[in-house]
Amino acid sequence: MEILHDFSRGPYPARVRIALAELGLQYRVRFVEVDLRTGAHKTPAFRAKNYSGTLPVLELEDGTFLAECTAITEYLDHLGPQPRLTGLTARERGVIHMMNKRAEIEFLDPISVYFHHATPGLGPEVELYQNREWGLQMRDKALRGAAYFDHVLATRPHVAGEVFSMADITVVAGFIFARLLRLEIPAELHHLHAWHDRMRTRPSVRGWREMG
Ligand code: GTS
Repeated sequence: MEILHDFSRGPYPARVRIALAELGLQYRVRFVEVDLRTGAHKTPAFRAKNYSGTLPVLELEDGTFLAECTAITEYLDHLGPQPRLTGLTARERGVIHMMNKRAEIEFLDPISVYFHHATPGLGPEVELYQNREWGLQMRDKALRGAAYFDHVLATRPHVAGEVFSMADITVVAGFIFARLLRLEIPAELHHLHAWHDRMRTRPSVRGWREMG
């Protein structure tokens, strides 16, 4: 059985939880909670599993440690007969990866930087360096990213085109993080909110907290 080193409330771990549910692969994984609030992810023992000191990490049966949500999703998506989250054709794969990376760079990651730098974050024991101004800049970047995705979703049903993909999951994770921080995504971004309302009807998105 594979082990998911996980933080059950976390927006990034939610990406893998949603992917697992979409693919029906929860049964493969044992969830092991790592408490971010105590800095358990910054210890040498944990960094030996993931140099970056972040969650989630999937530990394979052969002892390989897979970090990075995108990499873990790729792995999971290729366990079955046909990928369902990362594209089939060369074009689909290219577009999905582009939009997924954009969702990270323009929306999810800046919300995370805002959390760590311009809010108490994980607390003084873990947040050894904070730069509030940088955090606020990143909050504004995330809101510009939200406006970009609103524009994208004005003309297509999903972030990377016609079909649901890991790029949708990454933007959903941005909403999860924003909600945790009470960071409001402007109501006038109608296309983005309509898309998010649709995403919330998916069992994988509704149920990610209950997994594990
Ligand atoms: N690029 C990484 C990925 O995609 O997996 C980022 C992972 C990440 O930032 N995970 C968060 C973390 O470990 C987990 S959570 O905030 O979503 O719960 N943060 C702790 C830290 O100290 O950065």
